[in-house]
This record gives sequence, C-alpha cells and structure tokens, in this order.
Amino acid sequence: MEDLRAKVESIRSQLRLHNYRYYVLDDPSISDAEYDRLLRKLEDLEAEHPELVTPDSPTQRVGHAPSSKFSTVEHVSPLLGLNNAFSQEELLAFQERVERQSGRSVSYICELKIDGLSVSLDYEDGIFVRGATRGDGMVGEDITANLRTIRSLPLRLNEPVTLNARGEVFMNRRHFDALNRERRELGESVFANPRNAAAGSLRQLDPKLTAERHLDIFLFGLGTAPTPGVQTQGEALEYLRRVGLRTNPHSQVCPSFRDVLDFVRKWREKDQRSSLPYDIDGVVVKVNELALQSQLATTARSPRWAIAYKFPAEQVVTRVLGIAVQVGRTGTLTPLAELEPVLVAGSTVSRATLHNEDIVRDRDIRVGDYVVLQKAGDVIPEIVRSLPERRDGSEVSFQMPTRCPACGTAVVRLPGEAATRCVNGRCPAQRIEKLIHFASKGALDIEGLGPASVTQLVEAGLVDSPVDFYRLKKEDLLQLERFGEKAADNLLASIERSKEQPFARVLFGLGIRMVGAEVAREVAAWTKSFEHLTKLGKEELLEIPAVGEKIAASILDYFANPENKRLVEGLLAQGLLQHQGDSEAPGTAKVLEGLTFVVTGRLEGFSRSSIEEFLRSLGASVTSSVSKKTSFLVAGPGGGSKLTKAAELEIPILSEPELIEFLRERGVRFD
Ligand code: 0OX
Repeated sequence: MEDLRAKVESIRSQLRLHNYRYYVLDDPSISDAEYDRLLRKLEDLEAEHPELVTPDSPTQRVGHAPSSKFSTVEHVSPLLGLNNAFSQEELLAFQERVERQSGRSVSYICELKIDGLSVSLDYEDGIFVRGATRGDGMVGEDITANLRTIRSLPLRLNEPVTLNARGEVFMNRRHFDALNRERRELGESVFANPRNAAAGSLRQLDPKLTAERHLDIFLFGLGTAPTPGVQTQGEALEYLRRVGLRTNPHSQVCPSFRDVLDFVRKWREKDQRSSLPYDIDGVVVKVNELALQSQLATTARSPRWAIAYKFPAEQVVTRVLGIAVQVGRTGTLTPLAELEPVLVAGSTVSRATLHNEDIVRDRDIRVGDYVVLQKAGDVIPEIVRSLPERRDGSEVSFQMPTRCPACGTAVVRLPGEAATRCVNGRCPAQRIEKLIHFASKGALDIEGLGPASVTQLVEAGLVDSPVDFYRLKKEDLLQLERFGEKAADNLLASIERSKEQPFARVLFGLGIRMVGAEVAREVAAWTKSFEHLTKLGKEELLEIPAVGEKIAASILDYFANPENKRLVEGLLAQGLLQHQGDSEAPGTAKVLEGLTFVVTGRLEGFSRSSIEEFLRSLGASVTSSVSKKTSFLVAGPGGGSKLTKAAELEIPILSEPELIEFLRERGVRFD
C-alpha cells in the first residue's frame, strides 16, 4: 500500500511539473499525448483506490457539485481598480504627478492589460483553498470550484507558501471562436466578445460547464503583506512565477518614462496585438518599487501608483443599408441603422442604434453612406460619423416617419424633447415591448419569457395584457411550435413563481413612464399596499422623496386610465401584489454602494434623469457638484467646469463607454 501511495504521489509530482513547464515556463518537455497517458494512469489508480484521492490531485479539477448560489468572500485587502489614460498627454500627466509626489525619478513596469475578469486566489501552505471574483472590490463571490477547472491555475504550488494573489481570468480567441461556433449551431445566443464569454463561464453554478469553456489565467500581483526578497513589482512577478503561478511573459521594467512610452507605442499597433492569442485592452503602467507604491497610496478606489493606458476603440468602415424605426414600450421611435455586416472588436455587427432624429441629423447619416463604426465600451456598436467624401449622390437622408410604423397613428414630438413618440395606447409594437418588459429580469423575472416567446404568444393570440400570462394553460402552449411538455411545464412554473415577486418589481414591471427600478422601489417602500398607492393624490405622492412633479403626474395619469386600472385589478385577482418585499432594488445588486457620482455633459444612451436614476438603483449617491467626496465624474461631450474641478481634485473621470465598462465589470447587465 505504501508503495502504491508513493507511486501515486510520484505521478502527481510529474504531472504538476509538466503543468508548470507547460503553462508557466512555456517550455514543455513531453507531448500532450504523453501527458494525457500519465493523467489517465493516475485516474485509473485513483479509481481502483479511492482512499488515495487528495483534493489537490491533478485529477480533481471538476469534482464539485453544482451550487445554487455563490457565497460571498471578504478580500484580505481591497481589489483596486485602475484610473485610465487615453492619450500620451494623460500618461505624461500621470508621470508628472507620481514624480512630483515622490520628489525623485522613478522606475516603472509595464504590463499588458489582459481583457478579462479580476480574481483573487488564496493558497494556504501551497494548496489552492479559495478564489473569488472582484465584486465591489471589498467583497467578492466565492468561485473556488469554477477556478479549480482552469488548467493553468495550479491546485498546489511548488512551495508550501501561504499567499493571496490577484490576476485576470480570460478566454483565448481560439476557444472563444469555437464556443461561439458551437452556440450558433445549437441556435443559442453568441457572446459579444471573449471577455463576456469568460464572465459568463466563471458565473456558471455548475463547474462542469465552466470546465468546458477552457478558461485561462495570468496573475499580476500579491494581495498579502510584503514577501521577503520582493521589493519591486518586477520581483513580485518573478516570485509568483517561481512558486508556480502563471504570469504574462510580456511585462517589462522601464527605468525611464521614455521606455514606458515606447512600450505603449509598440503594443498600440494592431499587428503587434494580433500576435497574441488573447485580447488585451491596454497597458498597465505601475511604479516598480513597492515602498514607493505605499508612499504614493491609494484614493477611494484606485491606486495613485498605477494607471491603465487604454487603446483607442477599433474603428471600421461599413455601409448603411437602411434605417429602420423601432417602437419601444413607451412608444418612443428609435432609428436603427441596418449595416453591411462587419467584424469589429471581436464580433460581427449588422445593426447600430441611432438613438433619435437629432443624432441622425447632427452626424448627417444617410442611407447608402459609408460610416465609421466602433463599439462603445467595446460592446455597444455606435456610428461615429459618416464619410461624405465617399458619397455618389444616391444616398438618401433620413426622415422620421410622421406615423407610427407599427400602428399608423400620427406621432408626436414635444418641444424640448429629443424623442418622437407613438401615443396610441393600443399600439401593437408597444404592447409587445411592454409585455417583454413585464417579464424581464429586472421586473417579474419570468424565466423562459424572453422577446421571442412573448412575440410568439402575442402572435398566437394567447396574450394581450400581462394578466393573460397568468391565464395560460398547458394546452395553449402545447399548440405552439417550440413548446414541448417540458418547456410548457417550466414556463408555467416560472409564471406561477413570479406571483411571489415583491410589490416594487411588479410596479416597475407595469412600465409606468418615468418609474424606473429605483423610483419603483422607493414608491413601494413608502406606500403600504397597492390599493394605498392607487388612492394617493398629487400632494401625497410628492411627499415620496424620489417623486417629483413629473413622476407624480405620470403615476396619476397611469391610474386614471381605465385600462390600466383593469390590468392592476386583474393582477391582484391573480394573487400578485401581495408581497411588500424587502428593500431590494428590482433586478440589480447594490454594486455602487458607498460611491458618489456626478454627471455632466451630454450622454448618448441615457437622458440625464435616467442615468441618475440608474446609478442610484445600483446603490450610488448622485450629487450635482464635484467635491472631495465625489468618487467619479461621468462626463459626456459638453461637460464644462465640472471637468476642470474634477481634474483639480484628481477625481477619476469616466466617459460613457467607460462607465458602461465599469458597470459591466461589476456584473451589471445591459439587456
Ligand atoms: C490586467 C491587470 C489589471 C490592480 C490594482 C492596482 C494595479 N488586467 O492585466 N490590474 C493590474 O494591476 C492593478 N495589473 C494588470 N496587469
């Protein structure tokens, strides 16, 4: 038995060494086939002698059962974010600040900024014991079981050390392409980019699914106290590598800032970046000396000793084939450019929203035009400008229709508003959008009732109002294409479950104009019951802190409409609206708790009030002027003195795409 134990241990050490040589040193000494043979031998021995299995055995990557929810983990020290620089000037300003505060010349280190998700790993006596997402920087989610499936993450280090390491989990482009190909073939939705695919994979509750995604990791820092012999970031990386953790091979110590600029210039080149098998979205510049890092310290959210230089968004040229007009749930008409499909930032784009009539006019975008396209925050496609020099005269200017494309009712555009609206309460397009909203994640969260099924139900004449969802019978569903026994049962069960949703979510789900998730939560918390809410007059509504004149008028308008009244009575009769619920904001976690935002300038995807409401719904405070207490200034074009003030106070400034990215990093979904 002892012999057998020794043999098993010897195979494990060999496998660990080969893993280390392969992933960390990039210098394998055996073929993949030989490695697999060795692994199989270990698997066979362990199968015959289960008593010899240890949790850190290389065979034990996917041993864990699916969980129903991730538990939370408090980080040993905060997982910091990074301030961004978008130009050489901003990088030089960083250097200036650092060197002024240090009072001497400084040596730096440049690292590639891997476009993945930050994680924190804990090893105890050399054994991987815990891994967590970044979460809000203080508290993350325990994703140990999923991280164990990453082959380049050692379950046991070369030395029995106890440490906390930080790094980035990502998916390389080859695996991303294969995954999307497979999903497309199965008729499933594809991921927009490798980063989203990695995020989706890490959040699987069943580690088996994560294992199929072939994630990868690079470690870039230590979260625990200074390690003997480690005085610089360069030495920290060497140390990580020595103990067995994978670091990115392209980091470079830069004795002068000129070297930093050279490094950035080199990696900004598309050709240079495409030589890598994974995506990077910039370069991280760090002060190399750890003692100086501590001296420079950290602001509320990010260190003063590091900055991320973000590469400019990839821009491509494509052609506008047409401009369609979509009708949203509140009747807003949105022009949507239909494009010649084009590959940009990792995925094919064939549509881009043009937001409203004014934007189409200001950017002079015509049907037939060649246009410059990029992805805002690397996700949302946007048309930056048209290329008038490439016109041949056949291009056609856009006219907002005077009648709703869905119902033919005359549209209105109120003075001072950018939006054109269809005001027909029975417009079929609005109706479908309202139903989709009612069932969506942030509202009633009815699984299985996405846009496609809602449209199918409406077209089959089974659903006209949200109450109809609760009247659906199994026989109704079974007549429909795509609905088998199981799908029908599942849908009916999730519809039934939604009756338990708290009042705030139902209120949000009604889609009352200007009553977003946060307002709904506050109104629900303030009013005792739904009946109580419907009886409130204007003065009483105005007592609710989140409610101003316009919102009060909108709520009163809503309940004055007999059709809406019938809907609410119908929902009550079905057993909804019985749950006051807790103070949870519909559909969103409080990922911005403790942060204060100021918004300035013109944003594209949000109106001023909607962005403020949205940030509040995520737990942020939103104030109107920049002060020392401000965590971030969100700035669109046209922001004036607030920008200067923020720069003076060294408050991080986020553009709209950066805000979107910042929120995505914190798990906020935009769908
Ligand atoms: C990356 C990356 C991210 C973390 C907080 C202070 C420095 N995505 O590759 N962050 C950091 O370091 C930050 N380094 C990186 N290489």
